[in-house]
Amino acid sequence: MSVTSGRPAIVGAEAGPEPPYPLQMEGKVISGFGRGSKELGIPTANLPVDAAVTPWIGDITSGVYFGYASLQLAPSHPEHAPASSSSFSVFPMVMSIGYNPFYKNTVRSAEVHVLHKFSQDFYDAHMRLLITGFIREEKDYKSLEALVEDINFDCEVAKASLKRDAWAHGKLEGGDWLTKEL
Ligand code: ADP
Ligand code: RBF
Ligand code: MG
Repeated sequence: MSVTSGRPAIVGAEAGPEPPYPLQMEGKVISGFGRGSKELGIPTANLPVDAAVTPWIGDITSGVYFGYASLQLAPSHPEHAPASSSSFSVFPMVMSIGYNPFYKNTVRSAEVHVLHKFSQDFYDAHMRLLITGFIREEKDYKSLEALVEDINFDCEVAKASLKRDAWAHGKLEGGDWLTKEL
């Protein structure tokens, strides 16, 4: 039995995100646990978990969420936005908020896998998140392969769910905040 069997391929209502979503979070990309997520093909951009900046963070269920990430990349970054547009570029994302039971972390982390292939890292970049919904609770696994299989499925769920008309970032409450200049 595969870890992903029985999982829905799409989450959230056709008509768009429902309260309390979309939720906003922002900060500078910091170093994570350095566990080589990148080698697994799932690099995660970590944000500080700070209730003074993100008031809802302490109350939300630990688990996997999806939505949009907006990145202000350095002018020297290959994927830097064209000078004529906002300095922020928006991408779909999937993220984990919690204690990563597979690794038994003692501190709560927030880490975002951006659904785009980057040719260079972006540590220290300003990142804004518009979290549009919840995918699943965080789990422990028998193997690293099972964890990776579940995360890859999360990526597909996020892509399929965000592809619907009512989920386009321009149509969401807070959608224009994503590209607003600092
Ligand atoms: P760390 O433990 O420092 O978070 P990771 O192996 O998780 O290390 O790699 C995360 C870093 O990889 C991010 O901070 C970012 O600079 C870079 N990166 C490159 N591509 C992506 C992507 N698609 N999503 C998230 N981070 C990415
Ligand atoms: N870690 C867990 O221990 N359990 C999980 O269920 C889990 N789900 C995740 C889902 C996503 C979309 C992402 C990006 C990460 C998840 N993680 C989870 C965190 C994962 O263990 C961490 O990114 C590792 O660094 C991967 O090697
Ligand atoms: Mg990381």
